[in-house]
Amino acid sequence: MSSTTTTVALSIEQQVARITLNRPEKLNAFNREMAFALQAALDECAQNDAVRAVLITGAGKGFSAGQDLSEVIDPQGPGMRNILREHYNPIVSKIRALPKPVLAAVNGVAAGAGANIALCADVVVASSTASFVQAFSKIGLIPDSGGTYFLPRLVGWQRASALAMLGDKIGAQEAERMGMIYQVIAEETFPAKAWELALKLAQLPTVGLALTKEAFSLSATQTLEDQLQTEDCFQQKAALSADFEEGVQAFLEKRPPQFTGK
Ligand code: T3D
Repeated sequence: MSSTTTTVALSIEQQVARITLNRPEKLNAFNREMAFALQAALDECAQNDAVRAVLITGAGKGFSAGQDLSEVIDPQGPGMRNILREHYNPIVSKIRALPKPVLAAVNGVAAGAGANIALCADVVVASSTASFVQAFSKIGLIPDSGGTYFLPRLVGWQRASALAMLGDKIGAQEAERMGMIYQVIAEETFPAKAWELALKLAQLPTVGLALTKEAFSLSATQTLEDQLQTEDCFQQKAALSADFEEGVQAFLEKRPPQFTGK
């Protein structure tokens, strides 16, 4: 299955939904249409049982340059006040609420909201030629799209603060070294390796991964005692899944498991 708006392409193959941000001439900067199209694609991924993993990437040489700055000064545009509320906050919330793993495959520069949308994914990999910029301070804004939440948690307060204030562009290797992303992949093999990783995620026990994702999200605000209770409750749910039974059976029979995502 595939659907393409002019700004976002969605295709579903082998239980992986590939979402491609598609304004390459603008380094996939977000205009209003692209923000809504990404929200719609994420809704489709959430509702479609044929999807067990989501890969988000960019067309052309960039991942996303964040907000299309020509739109913010357009008097016909959405206006500053509404941009976060209508465009980016729903995107981040939908990625975090999606009960399936989301892989951000950062193929090139990721700036502003583009960087932070990538960083809220469950697994973030980047091409060796990719880079990350908290571009906000250069135009008098603050990090948004979850940047003030995810960045300090990923790289620590001090680095997050320096990256946000100085707005330095850092390469993929540096991002990996800081723990901002999971892995750098050589440019030549990037699309194939990112796809392999998405396929792997789609073949894992989906219920368990969804519960893992939710437990990690809850850990950001819960006490240890609450978190232990969450683990107890979620583990009981995971243990009721068909994939738990299959995982144990396959281990005992010394064969690879065939998870169905149920
Ligand atoms: O109300 C609100 O706005 C709140 C929402 C905030 C969310 C945000 O994301 S704020 C941050 C917005 N993004 C930026 O400030 C990034 C601006 N872009 C850059 O700093 C650089 O372009 C990059 C570091 C991303 C990449 O640099 P480079 O040298 O690889 O490419 P370039 O030559 O600068 O850009 C290529 C083209 O894309 C160029 O167009 P041209 O000259 O070839 O016709 C450039 O203008 C265009 N482009 C890049 N970023 C944007 C953009 N056009 C519109 N908006 C952009 N954000």
